[in-house]
Parts: sequence; structure tokens; C-alpha cells
Amino acid sequence: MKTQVAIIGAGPSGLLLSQLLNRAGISTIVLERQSREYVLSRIRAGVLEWGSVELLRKAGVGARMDAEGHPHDGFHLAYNNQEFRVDVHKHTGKRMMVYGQTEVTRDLYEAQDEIGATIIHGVENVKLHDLQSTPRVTYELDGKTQEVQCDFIAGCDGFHGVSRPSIPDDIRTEYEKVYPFGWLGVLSDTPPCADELIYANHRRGFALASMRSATRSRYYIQVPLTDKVENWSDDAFWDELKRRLPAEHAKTLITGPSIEKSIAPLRSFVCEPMQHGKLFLCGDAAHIVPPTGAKGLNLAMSDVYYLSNGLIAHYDDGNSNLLSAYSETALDRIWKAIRFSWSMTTLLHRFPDQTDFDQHVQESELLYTAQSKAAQTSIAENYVGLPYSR
Ligand code: RFL
Ligand code: PHB
Repeated sequence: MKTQVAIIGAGPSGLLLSQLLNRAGISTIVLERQSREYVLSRIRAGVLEWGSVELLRKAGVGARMDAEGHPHDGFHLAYNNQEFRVDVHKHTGKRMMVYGQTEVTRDLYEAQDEIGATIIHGVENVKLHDLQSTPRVTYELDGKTQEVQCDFIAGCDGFHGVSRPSIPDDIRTEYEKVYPFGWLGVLSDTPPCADELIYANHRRGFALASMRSATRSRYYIQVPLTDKVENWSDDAFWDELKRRLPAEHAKTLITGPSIEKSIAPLRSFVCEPMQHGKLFLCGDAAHIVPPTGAKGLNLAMSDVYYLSNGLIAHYDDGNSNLLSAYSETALDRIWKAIRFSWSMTTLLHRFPDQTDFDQHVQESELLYTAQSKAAQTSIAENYVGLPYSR
């Protein structure tokens, strides 16, 4: 098989890239290890930056998001049973959209079906070859080896994919910070306990009240890395969540059976460079942020913005400047999101060796933020998403 751009992975990065390229007349083949049903059953992020919203619209997949998504103008920070609102819209003129990653992925699949895009599921043993000349991808499907010849490869295959390790060790630098805790997340068909998200610093550990719709809630609590999902009954989860949220919300919190429950470890990770020859990395394949800043999915989308613009300029005008600058341009924005996600994580979580001094410093920073327009503007502009550079 031959195509212009071979895309490894049908997560949000791979599907959005394929959609934008196909609409610009560039051919793609997407190779995905899992089944479509499996990809669509993953519960992950929930908050879109406004830049992501506009990019999805540009890709022709904005209709259901605009009809069913929930624009949010702010969010709440809580500590010590107090709570204040960061008015994102007032400070930035922009807002967020609450619309689940699962829905984004479903919309992208449907749009790709309409275009007649090629997405091959269930591929095994994907290997990348000849990255410096005429690239090829080989894979196995139903026990047979297949090959795709292409001009470029987009590595959109997440943190555990094959693309990043295809960049030779002596060229690749990896930066990593692993946090000593994880998030236990629960999805439930219950109305959210508040109109906007609440991020809570608590002496027992961080908690987050989020949502997917007026009838579906998503909650998280910080747990030790040693905890197992099986050891958390729904009742134990709700009890612990209520202890950590401000009393006003804990009192009115409506509980119900969990429809998904999982633990995700928290890490920060960056791979440099994000390009090697004709291979370009996008999204989780190149970087991971702890979810405290709601940046993972949004960073995947800004990578796709830069890479799709670079590829389109290359094919349309023969101008490869944007493409050559991809890694540097994307990394500038990624490091800012890495910093913001790290600072939100550090501000809001309980660390194993945390002293009363450390706790006072966190609470004092929260108090300062509550009282300072400058501090709120800084959090707001990072949370809503820094502008794309070009
Ligand atoms: P994805 O979504 O991981 O998609 C990668 C796709 O590549 C496939 N794949 C392969 N295909 C072929 N051959 C191989 N060798 C392959 N190896 C992997 C995978 O099956 C998959 O379909 O990466 P992408 O597209 O870059 O999208 C990134 C986002 O998914 C990610 O940043 C966020 O979901 C991160 N994240 C969260 N972000 C938030 O902002 N808020 C959250 O609440 C949040 N929760 C999460 C998360 C990530 C999680 N992971 C990765 C464990 C919860 C979890 C559990
Ligand atoms: C979510 O709704 O899953 C969510 C929202 C905000 C975050 C992380 C996760 O910061």
C-alpha cells in the first residue's frame, strides 16, 4: 500500500491529524493496535481549551460538541474548607468546553467514515523503517505481514507506542518526573455536585469534582501508588471524596453506582526532539502531563495543529519551513504546559513527606491566588490554553 502520511495510532491525535490532512486533500492510512470498540470505550479527559474547540470545528467535527458540550467560564479552587472561583472568561476573554475525549473520538471516527478514510484496526508488530529516506511501515494483520510506503510517518501511538523508541537512543533525550501518587477516578450517572469544576487541596489528599453532562459526573481522589482499584468499593470512594470536598458540596453530593473506576499514575515526561527524519511524534507519544492542569488531550491537539499546518504547507506550496520547525515550535508550548501542570500538581496534592510548613505554604499560595488578580490571570490564561504561536 502507498499513502502520503502513515499515521500510527487512532487516539485523538491520530484521528484528528488524519481528518485535517484528508480535508486538505492529503492521503493517510491510520494503523491502530486495538479495535474501534476498545478505543471508543476509553474514559479519559473532559475539558477542552478554546483552541482545541476551534480546531475541532475547523476539522468539521464541531457540530455535536457545540450542541451537547458545556461551555465553562471558570473553575473553583478549594482548601481548608474555603473555596474561590477563578473567572477564566473575565481574565482571558476565552472559555473552556466540557466535552469528553470519548465523544471527541467518536465524532472523529464518524467524520473519517464519511470521508472514506482508511483506518486499519487490530494491527500487530508495527515497525518503522528507512526514516531518513523513503519511509515504510510494516505490520502484521491476521498473521500476514503488510507494508505501507509513505512520504512521512506520524507517531500518534501514545506513551507505550513504537514510534518514540524508533528515534535512536543517542539522538533522543527524555525528561521525566514521576509523582508519588495516582488518581482514582469514578464516572457515575449522577448530577454533578456543582456547576463548575472544583479542584480541592485537602490534608487527606487532592480531590477533583468534574463532569461530562448535567446527568453524568466524573470525580477523582489522590491515592497512594500502592492502592488497587479492587480495594476501593463505591461506598469507600464516595466517603473519602466527601471528606475532601468543601462541606457545602459534600452535603449535597449525589452518589450512585460507578460506571467506570480506574487508577492512573501521575507523571511528567517530554521527549526531545519530536522529529527524526520523516518521523514526527504527536501527543502522548512525545509527552505526558499529570492531569491536574487538564492539558494532556489539549497538548495532543496543539501538536496536531502545528504538524498538519506543516504538512499542508509542504504539499501545497512546497514550503517545508513549518515542517522543519515542528519539533521546536511544538516543544515551546509543551514545556509551558509541563510547567503549569507540574505547578498545579504541586500546589494541590499532598506529598508523602509533606510537613506542616509545606502545607502552610500551599495554603498561603492558594490564599494569595484568591486575593490577587495577577495570580488569577496567570492561572486562567494557562488553564484556558496559551495561544498557538503560528
Ligand atoms: P492515546 O489516546 O494514547 O492514543 C494512542 C493510540 O495509539 C494506539 N497504539 C498503537 N497503535 C498501533 N501500534 C502500536 N504499537 C500502538 N501503540 C499504541 C493506542 O491503542 C491508542 O489508540 O494518545 P493521543 O492520541 O496522543 O491522545 C492523548 C490523550 O489520550 C491523553 O493526553 C489524555 O487522555 C491524557 N489523560 C488525561 N488528560 C486530561 O487532560 N485529563 C484526564 O482526565 C486524563 N485522563 C489520560 C487520562 C490518560 C490516560 N492514560 C493514557 C493511561 C486517563 C488515562 C488512563
Ligand atoms: C475530567 O473531567 O476527566 C478532568 C477534568 C479536569 C482535569 C482532569 C480531568 O484537570
